[in-house]
Amino acid sequence: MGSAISELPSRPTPLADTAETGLKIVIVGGFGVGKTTLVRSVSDIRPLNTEEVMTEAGLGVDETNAVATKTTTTVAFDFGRISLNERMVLYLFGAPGQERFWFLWDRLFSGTLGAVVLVDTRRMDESWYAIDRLEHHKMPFVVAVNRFDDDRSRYSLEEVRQALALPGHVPLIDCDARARSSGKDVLITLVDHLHELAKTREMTA
Ligand SMILES: Nc1nc2c(ncn2[C@@H]2O[C@H](COP(=O)(O)OP(=O)(O)O)[C@@H](O)[C@H]2O)c(=O)[nH]1
Ligand SMILES: [Mg+2]
Repeated sequence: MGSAISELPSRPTPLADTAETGLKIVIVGGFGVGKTTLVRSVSDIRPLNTEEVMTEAGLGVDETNAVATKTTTTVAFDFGRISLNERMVLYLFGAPGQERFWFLWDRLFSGTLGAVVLVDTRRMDESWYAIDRLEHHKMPFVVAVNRFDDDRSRYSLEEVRQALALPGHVPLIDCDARARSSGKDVLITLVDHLHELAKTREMTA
């Protein structure tokens, strides 16, 4: 499965008319953790997003202290698409991170097969809400640590697993949301995880 994805062309492509299966995936996580960046770097199409320059109205509302260089914010969601193979397509939805948009999340989860939780280890506590909502919806997910260059904390994956109280069966990986290959690896991990869960369900059915 992984090899099929890594052979994908890196340039924008039209959707093949052989495409039959579309899987909806959501990307969640705190504000400024790299959700928009991830959708942009992996999408085969020019991602649709509603990124807007933060206005003065957002000052004091959007917490930008920890993300000083961030000058745009996703006001609704990001949308991208990646073809896994000729028949299977992933539709990616990046959820808006700020608390005042959380009410959108539950609706965004409708029809979703699985999720990616992006984590910034400098602000681990902001991952709680995403994990809590996913567990509430019984939505399968993987956790990807987006390593920022200026992150001096260097928590190991094991330390992140403990800090977030992630059960052993939840896949946890490192990523660089800016790199297409790294972003694709995250999606492959999620699809593999969904396959494993489906197999387990078949065996116990
Ligand atoms: N150094 C570094 N910067 C990143 C990385 N991922 C995202 N960024 C930057 O961090 C900022 C926030 O990313 P964004 O994707 O908008 O976050 P979102 O709020 O989760 O959608 C942007 O300026 C990105 O360019 C990363 O892996 N490393
Ligand atoms: Mg965003």
